[in-house]
Amino acid sequence: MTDHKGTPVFIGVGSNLEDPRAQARKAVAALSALRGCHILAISSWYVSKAVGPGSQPDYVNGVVALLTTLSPYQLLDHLQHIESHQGRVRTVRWGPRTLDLDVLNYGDLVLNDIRLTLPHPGLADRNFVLLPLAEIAPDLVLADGRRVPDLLAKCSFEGIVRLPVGD
Ligand code: A4P
Ligand code: MG
Repeated sequence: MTDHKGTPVFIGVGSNLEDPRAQARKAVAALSALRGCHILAISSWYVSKAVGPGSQPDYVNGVVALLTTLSPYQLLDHLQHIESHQGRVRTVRWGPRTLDLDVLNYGDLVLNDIRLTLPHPGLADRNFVLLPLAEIAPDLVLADGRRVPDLLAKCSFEGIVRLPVGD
């Protein structure tokens, strides 16, 4: 087995346009091809109603765990490049998108600047992030000290469906 080094990072993957499941699969392939990143785990995929304005198609969400030697900003650059490559056009905040890649947690780094907020601010309120995160990291303590099992215990499971493995 190769001994990979780096910071443990969790990436949230979301899509609600142009075959979301295929977009998600493609995003994982792009993440696995990144230099300086080594994928450790991929969650199941979950379908949920869109949180956000207007009527939007349902989302497919999942979480990828990886080790990275990239800085958080380098990683964000790569994620935004993958989003653009998969046809993401930024219009309205929380609007529909072919692909959204969020850095959920980056090692023990807590950050709040113009480009990056870490851990991701929406994490605790979102079952579509917490469920897949807890699936691959059930005992995770976030950089700010919050524990994933505690957040999960406060989270509603309503309206979210886990897709069968391989779907
Ligand atoms: N940014 C700051 N911190 C981070 C971080 N930790 N990871 C900055 C990634 N980016 C971060 O993001 C806007 C800016 O946030 C970036 O330029 C980056 O510098 P964006 O992806 O362009 O915009 P956005 O995604 O529309 O805004 P935001 O606030 O990131 O939205 P969310 O929180 O990602 O929510 N409903 C369901 N069911 N499933 C979903 O996945 N997603 C959203 C988007 C809304 N409703 C949803 C879902
Ligand atoms: Mg985003």
